Amino acid sequence: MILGKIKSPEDLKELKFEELYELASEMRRRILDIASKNGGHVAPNLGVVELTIALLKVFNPPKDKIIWDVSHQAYGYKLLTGRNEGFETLRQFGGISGFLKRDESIYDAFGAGHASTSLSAALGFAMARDKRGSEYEVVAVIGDGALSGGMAMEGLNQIGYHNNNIMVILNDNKMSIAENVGGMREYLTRLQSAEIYNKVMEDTWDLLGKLPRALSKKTKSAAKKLSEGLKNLIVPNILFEELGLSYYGPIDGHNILELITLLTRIKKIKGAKILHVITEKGRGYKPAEEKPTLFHGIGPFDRENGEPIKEGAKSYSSIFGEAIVEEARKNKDIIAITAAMTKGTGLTAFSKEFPNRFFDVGIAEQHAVTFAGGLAAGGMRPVCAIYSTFLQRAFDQVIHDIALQRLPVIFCLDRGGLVSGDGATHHGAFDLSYLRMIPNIVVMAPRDEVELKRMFKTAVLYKDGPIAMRYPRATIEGIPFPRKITPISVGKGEILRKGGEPLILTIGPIVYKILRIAEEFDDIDPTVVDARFVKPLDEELILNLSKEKDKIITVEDNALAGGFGSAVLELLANNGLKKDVLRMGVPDRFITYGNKEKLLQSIGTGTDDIKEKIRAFTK
Ligand SMILES: Cc1ncc(C[n+]2csc(CCOP(=O)(O)OP(=O)(O)O)c2C)c(N)n1
Repeated sequence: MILGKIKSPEDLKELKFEELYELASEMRRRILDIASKNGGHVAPNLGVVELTIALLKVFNPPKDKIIWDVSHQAYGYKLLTGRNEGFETLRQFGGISGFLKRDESIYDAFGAGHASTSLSAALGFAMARDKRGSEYEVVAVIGDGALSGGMAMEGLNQIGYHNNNIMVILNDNKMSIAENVGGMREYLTRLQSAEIYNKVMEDTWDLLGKLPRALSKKTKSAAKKLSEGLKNLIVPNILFEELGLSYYGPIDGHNILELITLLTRIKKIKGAKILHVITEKGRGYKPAEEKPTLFHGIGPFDRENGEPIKEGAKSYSSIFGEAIVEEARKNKDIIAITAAMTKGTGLTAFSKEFPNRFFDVGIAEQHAVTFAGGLAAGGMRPVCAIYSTFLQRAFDQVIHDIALQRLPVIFCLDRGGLVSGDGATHHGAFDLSYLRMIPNIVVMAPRDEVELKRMFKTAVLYKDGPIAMRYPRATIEGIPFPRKITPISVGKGEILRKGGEPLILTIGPIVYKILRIAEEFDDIDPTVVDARFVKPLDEELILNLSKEKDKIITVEDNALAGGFGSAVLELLANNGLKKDVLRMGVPDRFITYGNKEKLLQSIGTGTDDIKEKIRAFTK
């Protein structure tokens, strides 16, 4: 075992080339062993094993800063930077994170989870280094998918302009989660296929590489000009060079020797540069090579045959996928937009049935929202299906481009509430708060699959402005569908259990948990309300019930700060009702990773905690 002996990247420096390939195999085995049990980002990690080894051979973190975009592909990096031991706890409560975290390791220069941040962060590091007169290398590793994000473009724009010493590694596997899309993608493919160019690049490399050190400045600059002239001859326009970065590659990202040689050489070149590395997503594990999208992020699976260990029941995402297809068959104006999350948001069936009404815009949530705004202004019924956590990116677009103009865009937010596995970067803990503060918007949350379809129909019929629906990553309740799906009244909640004290106001599928708990008491007889809407609140219902009761409890799968419970408190205060109110939800801190029930317990909202709190508060 070579991997077992690597306690820090220093140990890697001693290894011979042959051992590096053996190490790569061991790393793949370790990643598969653990991810098949715990779930995780399998295909992205298998694709960068050689690149990771080469980077750690050539660079010296923690002094040098290696910044991984998204950082979902950094399992190998973790294995080689002191976290092989304990890797079994990957993505588990109290264990090793599935992403880089500054407080997990000194080797994690910059934390991430959302895409396209690495270039801006790298420029920040390089600028800080140069301003403070420090000496270290700055490397950003960004995938072709992440390069489709607006922030990456903004970063590139500045990196080339300032020309600090930065190395950008473009990890190009042609895939985002699914196949990557867009003009930049097509451009990268053209670059990859420019074989003559590659050849010339190699020759130029040889030429430049062999130039004696002492050569005059003039000769060096002539050689550089020659190289640039040749590039321009064969590939008319190297976009990165136009932006001020020197472009190298494309090279084979699985050839450790070639990677090390090139990285060592390019490292010496001053200024901003980009190395285009071609990798295969899922490399070395057949099921992942064949189904890179499935293996991008996957739950536990059978290591032998690559079959996912099925969760069984359908998810809210899949019900949304059905709802949008059913409505789109009746309404030709419905357009679906996803920011690189077709499968995750349940839009696969829609994309197949209505390819001309489906847009995957890349990892570009801001663009997705404003694009939807234009579509709505142009008379279409756009549906933006975006994970709750990723819509955070487009907060201003929701306000400025949509709500301010009362444009009827439908927002369908998957992964609302805490999610298992990924942690703080991925919880949908803020949407009820960040949406309900915006004027003109309707915000609702279905308690089950039937309500989801009814709410979606409501959204399609609603023309007065934007309307958002959020639902969790969870399996559905198993409620039978009525023959006809009917819309609901905007702003109307529902009493689900008529009882006495306390009055429990809640929203989303958590209402079923509360109903079950309510039935378990012998001596307490709660009234349970599904508010359905966070905005507008069903003021009449809540005020009327609140007047009769002394004790009010709110429960939500959202931040307590500014969320549903806050909305209730504001309503009571605005109407001069002084009541005893207990709010349960996500406290004012970032919540770690782990299985959802564990996470809920950790914030005092596990099933038993809720029961105890209701009892203590009511007595
Ligand atoms: C802002 C944001 N939107 C969506 C995602 C979900 N997401 C995670 S990885 C990924 C694809 C990344 O593709 P690429 O950068 O090419 O890396 P690869 O997995 O192919 O190595 C997406 C869309 C995200 N992390 N952040």
